[in-house]
Amino acid sequence: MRTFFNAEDIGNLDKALSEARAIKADRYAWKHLGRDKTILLVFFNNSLRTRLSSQKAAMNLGMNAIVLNIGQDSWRLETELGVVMDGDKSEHLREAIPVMGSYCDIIGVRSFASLSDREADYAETVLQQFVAYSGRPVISLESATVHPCQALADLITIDEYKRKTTPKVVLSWAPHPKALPQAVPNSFAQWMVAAGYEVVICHPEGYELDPRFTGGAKIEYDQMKAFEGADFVYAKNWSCPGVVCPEDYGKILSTDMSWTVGSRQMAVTDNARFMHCLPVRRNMIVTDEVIDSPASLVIPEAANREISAQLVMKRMLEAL
Ligand code: SN0
Repeated sequence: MRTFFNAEDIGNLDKALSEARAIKADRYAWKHLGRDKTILLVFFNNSLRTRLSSQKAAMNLGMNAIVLNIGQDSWRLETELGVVMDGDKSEHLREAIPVMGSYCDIIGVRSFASLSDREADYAETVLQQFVAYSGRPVISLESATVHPCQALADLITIDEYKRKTTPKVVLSWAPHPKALPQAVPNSFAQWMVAAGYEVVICHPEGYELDPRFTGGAKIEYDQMKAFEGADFVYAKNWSCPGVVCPEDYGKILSTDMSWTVGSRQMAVTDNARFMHCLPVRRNMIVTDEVIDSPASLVIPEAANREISAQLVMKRMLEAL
């Protein structure tokens, strides 16, 4: 595996799930694979779960991990091509990436969407430069449009807790004070459809996600209707994807607090489990009552980030 961006990169999902179970049963069984190998984890944005779970997964595989926080530990990097570098950015990605590639065997990159230039974000311009110039396999640790390590951890979690072969999985928009990327909902929709689950996505008008990620899912504007009979509820905020109105890309279109997931919505589900990628804004996205209830899976879901990261790194090490 040379890139890990989309569900198709991992191949058969049932096979991936049984591999995840094997890793979880004995996560140190592949310690020989990473011997004398190094992964570089490059962060353009903040992280808690991604950096800890990626470092832990690398250690489980006997691999060295170097973490680089761009702009804090390193020079500030220019990411746009063709610009006169007379500002505060000292080095260009064009040089920095091949240099980074020369010190490692695998690269993971966190680089959030700008939310100002839809075309550049949806072309994954930063991530694609790592593919083009690093000479190394590249993992998206949440890039402009996808968060595959999270979606794979979500898939593993649902597989562990599902009571039916084809559960009803509802992805619900919820309010947030900041404009957030669409990477998490894009990947969640893509992976859940790929798994063959019944996928319903609900949000206020204008929040339609890019159909290239949601193809096969049902779109619903009535949250209560969407939640009826749900087995899993996945809450997440995202800003306007600009699918219907390109000029609204990255904007907050609604602050409607009736979308906060609470016991009113959970009551119409089929005893659904609650999920969120974290970090979560309590009483914006979800009420204390729901996130503190036994229905909440947010902690086991986060714990599975170690397993998803390890699965991806294991596949890449095996293919080196
Ligand atoms: C990111 C997002 O894509 O929504 C990372 C999620 C894994 N979330 C945030 O940036 C939340 C920041 C905040 O202040 O709540």
